Amino acid sequence: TRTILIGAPVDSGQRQPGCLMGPAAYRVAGLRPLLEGLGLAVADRGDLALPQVLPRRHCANGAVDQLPATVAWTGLIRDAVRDALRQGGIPIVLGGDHSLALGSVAGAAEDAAAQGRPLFLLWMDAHSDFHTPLSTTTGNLHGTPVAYAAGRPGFDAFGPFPTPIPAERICLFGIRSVDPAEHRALQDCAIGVNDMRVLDEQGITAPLGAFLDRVRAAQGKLHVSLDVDFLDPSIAPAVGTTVPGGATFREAHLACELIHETGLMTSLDLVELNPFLDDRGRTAKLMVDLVGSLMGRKVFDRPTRSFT
Ligand code: DIR
Ligand code: MN
Ligand code: MN
Ligand code: MN
Repeated sequence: TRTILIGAPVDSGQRQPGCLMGPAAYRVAGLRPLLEGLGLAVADRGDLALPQVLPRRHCANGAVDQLPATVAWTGLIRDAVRDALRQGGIPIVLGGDHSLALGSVAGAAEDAAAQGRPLFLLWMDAHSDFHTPLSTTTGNLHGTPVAYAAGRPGFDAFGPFPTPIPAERICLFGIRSVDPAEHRALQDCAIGVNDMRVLDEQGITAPLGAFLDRVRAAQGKLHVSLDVDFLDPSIAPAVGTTVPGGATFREAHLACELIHETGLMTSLDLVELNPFLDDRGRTAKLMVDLVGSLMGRKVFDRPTRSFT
């Protein structure tokens, strides 16, 4: 396997400065040597950069912040992820705030459509990110990529999502902060919602395994989007939107090892790391450590498995 690192220093999707330092922090924390130590070939494409002139874009919701920059990032990241997949690599997008997933999931969707395979989306996050540009009240577009991928209306400025992902192929995992408009929209659709209550009652393996089994049964491709705030703030302080009650170190590693054992993950986002808020790099190091588990590091090998 070849992993392709794509730096995406995006911070237009929210208002706390610092996410633009994320790609550098992952490199300093040793992502490349970690992957090479697992026997993987690594190509680092460096960081994407916005053009000097941004597209003019208007949104009916005046609250929306930095729409032109986010639209421009979306196109750049979509193309970079699609090209990496077309070259047969596993793209790992080093964010950058979660608005980068407007592009990364679109790129994965273009690739999956070209190959005639269904795309599944695993969203590991404290938040559901199911706003549209019309429903957001904060105006922070990092709260919108799941809605774009699902084909909800209101994204005219971005152009249509390539092949919208059917709700049954989207799994929200670890969520514990859902705004009222998102709540209403999620209740009207078939997106799998594994909130923290589900994980408290059923653990990690059963709900995650049920989703992964469906990906395998459909011979699907799997995009994983890992938001730092999926993790509990006590172990991952470097994020602008901490929410108490997140995944523990052990839960997060278990989830990542299970994903690896299925061999299904075809693309990955690491998002919302704000190194300016970190405590001696511990959050960056933990995220890199989790990539290790996602890409095959473990104490003892276990066979590929089904869960149900
Ligand atoms: C919140 C924040 N729901 C918003 N979303 C975040 O601004 O719409 N997602 N932080 O990860
Ligand atoms: Mn900002
Ligand atoms: Mn998010
Ligand atoms: Mn989040």
